[in-house]
Amino acid sequence: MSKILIVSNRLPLQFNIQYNEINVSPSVGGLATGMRSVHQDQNSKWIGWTGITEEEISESVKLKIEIQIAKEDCISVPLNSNDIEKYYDGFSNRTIWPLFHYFTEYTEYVQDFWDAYVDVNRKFARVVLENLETNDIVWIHDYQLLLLPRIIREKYPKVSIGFFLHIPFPSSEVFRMLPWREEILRGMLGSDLIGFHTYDYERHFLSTIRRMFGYDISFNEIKAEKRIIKADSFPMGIDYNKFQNAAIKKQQKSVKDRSKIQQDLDKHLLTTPGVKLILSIDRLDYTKGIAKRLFAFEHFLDKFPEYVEKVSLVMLCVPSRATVEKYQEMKNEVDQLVGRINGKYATINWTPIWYFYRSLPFENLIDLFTTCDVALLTPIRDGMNLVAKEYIASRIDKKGVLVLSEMTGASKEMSEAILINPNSLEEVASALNEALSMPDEEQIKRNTFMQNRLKRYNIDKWASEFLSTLNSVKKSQQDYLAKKITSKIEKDILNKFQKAHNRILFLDYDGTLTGFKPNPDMAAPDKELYQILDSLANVKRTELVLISGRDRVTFDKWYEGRKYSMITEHGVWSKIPGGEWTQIEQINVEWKDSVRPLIDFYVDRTPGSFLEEKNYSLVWHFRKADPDLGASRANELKDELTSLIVNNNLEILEGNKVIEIKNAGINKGRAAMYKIGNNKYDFILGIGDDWTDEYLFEELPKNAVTIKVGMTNTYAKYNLETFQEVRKFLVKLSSISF
Ligand code: GDG
Repeated sequence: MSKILIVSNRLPLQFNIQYNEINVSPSVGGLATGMRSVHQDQNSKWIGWTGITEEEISESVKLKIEIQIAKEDCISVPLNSNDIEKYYDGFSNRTIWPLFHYFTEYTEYVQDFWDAYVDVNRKFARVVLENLETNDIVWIHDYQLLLLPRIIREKYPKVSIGFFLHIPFPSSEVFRMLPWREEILRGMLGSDLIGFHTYDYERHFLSTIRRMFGYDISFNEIKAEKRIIKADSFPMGIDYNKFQNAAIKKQQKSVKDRSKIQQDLDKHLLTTPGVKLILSIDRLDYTKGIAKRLFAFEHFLDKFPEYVEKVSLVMLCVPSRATVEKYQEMKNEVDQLVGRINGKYATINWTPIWYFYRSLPFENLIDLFTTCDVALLTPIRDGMNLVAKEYIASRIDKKGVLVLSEMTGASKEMSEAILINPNSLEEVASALNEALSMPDEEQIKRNTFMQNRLKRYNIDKWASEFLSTLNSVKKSQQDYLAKKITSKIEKDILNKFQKAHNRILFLDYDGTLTGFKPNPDMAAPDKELYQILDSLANVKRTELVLISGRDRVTFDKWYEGRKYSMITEHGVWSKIPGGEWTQIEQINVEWKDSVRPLIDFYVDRTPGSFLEEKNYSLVWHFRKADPDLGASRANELKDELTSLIVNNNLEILEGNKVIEIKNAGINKGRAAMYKIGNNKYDFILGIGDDWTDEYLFEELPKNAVTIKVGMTNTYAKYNLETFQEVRKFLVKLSSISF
């Protein structure tokens, strides 16, 4: 039975060793909390580090830990203190973490850290490979293991690998600062599916890939390394019922059975009626905006003094990465700020900030979620922020107001919260005032919307959508492979070709017989191509037709005196060897005068793009433009052309980085069928690379051999990957002996 191998830096367990005895508890943190329920529900093994270095474990404890781990269906990756210092504290938390959260000034670029990162990713790979069986799925998590997909793929090219990034993926302008940027991206591209929390992270990733490698990307599919790799966004949900049920259970408890914290909270609320509590919970991390939050709270008390003695901020900070210097500095800053603000405002009866620097059991989190009137979450950057979702899910009374930073992934789904820019003290202070005075009905209305959404798109849905998308990517890779010309298929085609009496070959030019160049004029045929085409044209009873969107003049210049037939401008003109150009379609081109100024306008606004004027069409080329700008301008242009297209019976052909406007109804398929006419061909071949060639594949008779160059959905029967493969194939056709 196939299984899922979940791989993350840490196992979802924490071990506490005292006097050779071990105590196990679930580990805290977004990834562990979220994936734990996936692990429980699926046939899976979880691979990761225990949190204890090899140096810290004695032989006897080691065995005990292994037993505990095995009980939880986990497998450990042993790491030593040097690994942790350089791979975890170093490259993961002093390089990638700050850079991906846009803290570029905190980012350290240290070769030693990078070497350790590569090393530890290999250690993880070894354990994965030892446990991997045919048909297993590998689901890798987060920024510590960005190289792992590639290492596994190299050993097992066919395995299904999903990767999910729990933190933001930054803009390409920031990502490119990383000296090891290519290796990191190549590592990620070892996956079949790469998941992000939000569309913004996905689009940053795709634009980075496009800029760095120039790979062909259509929608969110990357065509690279002879595979289709998909990037998609899957906003991580929570185990909604767990939070609701825990809140219900707590409410049903008698006063004396409640937790100590709850009893203290109850007592406080009873003795100081009308007082309100604001809650914040996060790991102590500079990305979470804790210091800014404190400044904002101070500003709030200054600006709205009526809340003095009426509101307290309950701030739970979970210790995190305490060995990294920046975290120690931040801890000092937060300690001092809390001290200063409490010193400034505290009265005998009131402490403005209740500060807890530790983690609390789950039950106490629920106490805080259900008791506090407002949740104030102000990250400067946060991949998702599950606490925001957990707060809302725990509110069985549907009350409580969420004040949430718009820099969190969660803000994209929780628009009913009061969204704030955490850098604006003014905005946060006003938001707190609004939250504290929000009428109950309004709170209930907003939370009902959010709860319904959280209930629907919960952690199970998140995981199942990720896994089913992974499955469908695998399937489309297989579909593509099924169309690939294998040596057996090739043999059949060659056989048919040899036996036929009357053959016709339709070959597209750009992208099919030659690669793309920045400018179309630079793509003239090379010597090898002339040789291939000449020998094909010399095969007896074989007509070779070059069928292209190119103009007559260019083809005349390139093929003067050669024995090829030609169809140009997508099917307007036709010529046989030694003959004159004849017009297949009679057309009127008055429309050009109204379309030309529009394209000129786009040329001016899109550096690197240009207009090509053909006799019967206008073409806007944007291959040399910035890829994102080009793609977005192309969409704008298509939109603007809509009414002109309809009124003049025109058509837009979208090629590879080109938009061509021409009269409707003219296409390569129609032109090829004119050419075939009543002739009895018993071998018809069509090869092309972009969707203008799909007309050809569609129109040619059923028994024709149709071949698409590249990895996209197609009418063609077969696929070849590159123009070089096409050339090799044509050489084989031309060298058949009869
Ligand atoms: C990373 C990304 C992304 C917190 N304190 C205690 C405790 N927690 C639990 C919360 C929540 C989790 O830890 C924290 O998750 P977050 O999402 O808020 O933040 P990160 O740890 O930074 O997680 C983040 C996440 O991965 C998932 O992809 O959302 O953006 O940075 O579940 O409830 N749990 C217990 N005691 C505590 O004191 N028991």
